[in-house]
This record gives sequence, C-alpha cells and structure tokens, in this order.
Amino acid sequence: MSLPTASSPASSTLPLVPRCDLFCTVVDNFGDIGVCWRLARQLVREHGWSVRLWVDDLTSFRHLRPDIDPSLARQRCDGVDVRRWDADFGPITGDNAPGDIVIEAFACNIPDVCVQAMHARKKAGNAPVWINLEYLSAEDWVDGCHLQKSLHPQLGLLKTFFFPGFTERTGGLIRERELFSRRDAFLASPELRDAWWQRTLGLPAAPKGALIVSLFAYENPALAALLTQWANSATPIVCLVPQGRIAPAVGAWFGREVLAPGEPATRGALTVYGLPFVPQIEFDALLWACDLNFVRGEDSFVRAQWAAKPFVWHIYPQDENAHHGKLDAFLGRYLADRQDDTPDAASLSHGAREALRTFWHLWNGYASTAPDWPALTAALPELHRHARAWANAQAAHPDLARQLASFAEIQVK
Ligand code: TRH
Repeated sequence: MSLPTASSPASSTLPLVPRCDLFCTVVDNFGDIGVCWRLARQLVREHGWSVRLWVDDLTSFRHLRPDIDPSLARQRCDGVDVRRWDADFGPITGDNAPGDIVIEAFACNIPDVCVQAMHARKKAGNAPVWINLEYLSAEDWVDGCHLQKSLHPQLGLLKTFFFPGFTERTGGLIRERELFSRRDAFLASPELRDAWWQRTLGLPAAPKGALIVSLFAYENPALAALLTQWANSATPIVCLVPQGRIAPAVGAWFGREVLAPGEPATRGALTVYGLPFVPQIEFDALLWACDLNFVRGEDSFVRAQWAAKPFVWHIYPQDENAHHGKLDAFLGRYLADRQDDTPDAASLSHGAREALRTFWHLWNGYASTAPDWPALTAALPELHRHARAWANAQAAHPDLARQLASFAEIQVK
C-alpha cells in the first residue's frame, strides 16, 4: 500500500441520496454474497443510499434470497438495484456509470471501464469515494491497516482499505439497527419460539428438557466423534442441521444416504433434524432458537456473536494453516479478561475459557483428538453469560454500515 500524494475527491458534499456501486465476486459458498447483501440492504434502509449491487453469481445469491431470478440482468429487491455482473460489463452508459461511492468487496477486481469512468469523474472534479472492503479478522495488524490508502499508479485515484473488526480502530461489524430488539423479543416470547418450531419443523412447540444445537460447518473429521458423544450424553440433545456441506456426513453417520429437510434421526440421547437452507432473513432466528450454535466462515460467525449464545466457529480453512493465526487472534480477544464494567464481563473462569479454546482447536483440526464435549457442556452456563456480555461490548462500537457512511461523508468534505 502506498500513501496518498494526490488530492481526494473534489466535490464538497455527498448528494442527499448518495449513489453507491457495490461489487461482489462469489469466491465460494455464501459468505461473500451474504456480507454484501446485508450491507447493501442496510445502506438503503438505514442510510438512505441508492445501492446497485453487482453480483457475478446470482445462483448462489438465490440460496440466501429465493426470489432472486438469475436470468435477469437487473432486478429490484428490498430497495436494492441488483445487477448481474456479467464478464462483459459493456460500455459505460447512463445506466452503469459509477456512482458517488464505489465499494469493491474482498479485493474483487472492478471492471476496467468502470475505473476509467471513475477517472473521468475525477477529472470533472467529482471523484467517487473508492473503497475496498476487506475480510474480517481479529488480528492485531488490522487496526493499523484500516483506512490505509493506495493510489492508482496511472490514474491517481485513491482507494481506501476498509477493515471490519472488533476494536474501535477498525470499521466494526455489520449490525442492523433493530437486530437486538428483534432478538430480545424472540427470546422473551415462548409463543414466538414455538411458532418458529412449528413453521420450521412442524413440531407443536420447542422441545423441552433438551439442549438444542445448530450445526453449520464445513466437512469435518471430528464430526463422528462428536455425534457419538452426543448420543451418549446424559442430557437429550436436539441438533438442527441445515442442508449444506456437513449434512451428508451427519446422514451417513445414521446410515442414511441423505438427511433430508424435516427428517429426524435418533440414536441414544441425540435427535437430529435436517433443515432446509433457510433464507438469510430467517437465519438469525435459527441461532436464537438454539442453546449452542456451530457456525463457519465470516457472516454466520458474526451473526452467532450477535445471537449472544455460546458458539463454536469452524473457520474457513486456508493454505498452510494460515487460518489458525486468525482463529487464535479471535479467541485471544473473545476470552481476554475485560477491564470494563459490563455486567458479567469478568465472570469467565479459567476452566470455561480453556474448555472453549480446546474445543474450538480440535473442531478446527489442530490435533486429531476428539473434542471434549463434557468439558464444553459444563462450561455452557458461563459461556452463555459471557456471550451476552461480549455482544453488548461489541455493539458499543459503531456498526460497519454507519462507519462506511460517515467515512464517505468525510471524504467529500
Ligand atoms: O458460506 P461460508 O463458508 O462463506 C464464506 C465464503 O466461503 C468465502 O469465500 C470465505 O471467504 C468466507 O466464508 C470466510 O460461511 P458464512 O460466511 O457464514 O456465510 C454463510 C451465509 O449463509 C450467511 O450469510 C448465513 C447464510 N445462511 C442462510 O441464509 N441460511 C442457512 O440456512 C444457513 C445455514 C446459512
């Protein structure tokens, strides 16, 4: 990254309704589009921006938002102008010219013609605010890299690196304004919870006396050992498994070819239900309905934190175990003694900390030993209190969309 030598955008204020182009390349799975879709909606709903979301894979998007039609080059969804980002971006016209803010998510390469058009805007004294939204990491270096800039070597356009994160020196986390009130209403209402079970699984009410777990993960060699421990558990366990990468292995453990949505399977104390892959708008309720959530990647990892329930993270695996450093950086923050006066902030015992840390390590393949379920279960009450304190402490930082909006305002002043 080079430091800027050119001047920043020249217009003095953003228009009343700033126009934003958000570009998303789906690398794999659902996290890239999951994050971009949330952000696009929030910028429209909470900040009044006009957002065009360019997505190169609408078929993946449709999993999160079933009314998306991959055959359409352009469609409107929740106030967002969703554009299919084809290989040929076409010439720049009034219909695809870059807006006031251009966000490239996760270092995707925005079309060359678009960069040229941004340059033309700059020459006209109206350069767009150009942002590269990075992946989330809890590592220390993020604080120093957030808001670093680089200068386009030929065109003199400035690009700012925007890092989500867990400290006040980062861009924060995606969190919608009403998220906590919706969560707390759900948690406080047995009727809402029962209705969720009825709608999702056709059960008359939430199961009583069982520990309820959701399981969203990549393929995982530790799975069979965990399922065996659950089957032998003294407490009944109900496990909800959305369709996806780990579901076939769960089915196979029960001797089934598939674990179809709505289908229960039981062994010992364990009952597993296959779930459909729910629309993203309903994913939070799945986390709220459970006592413990297994999540993965980036977006479900953040949502599990906002759910304020204990969780186990299956981090996205990278070459040469680069993800281990990221996992440990997060654990370091999550399990650190906190100096603030948030209720329950200091209540996590050494035993609970180590139970969680060791469980996460083994779930992420640090060694081939089976994760210690009894140790984790014993720690769950403490981890639950801790999860709430963590969510509250994180929510004290401004959320990512708000920080982006403030940053864009400041850039043009
Ligand atoms: O799907 P992920 O593994 O996604 C990503 C991508 O692989 C990406 O390339 C990688 O860099 C990143 O992980 C770290 O996990 P994630 O991020 O949790 O995204 C899953 C999305 O799917 C999230 O928005 C929640 C949503 N979801 C539903 O909408 N319904 C469901 O039933 C489930 C289980 C998830």
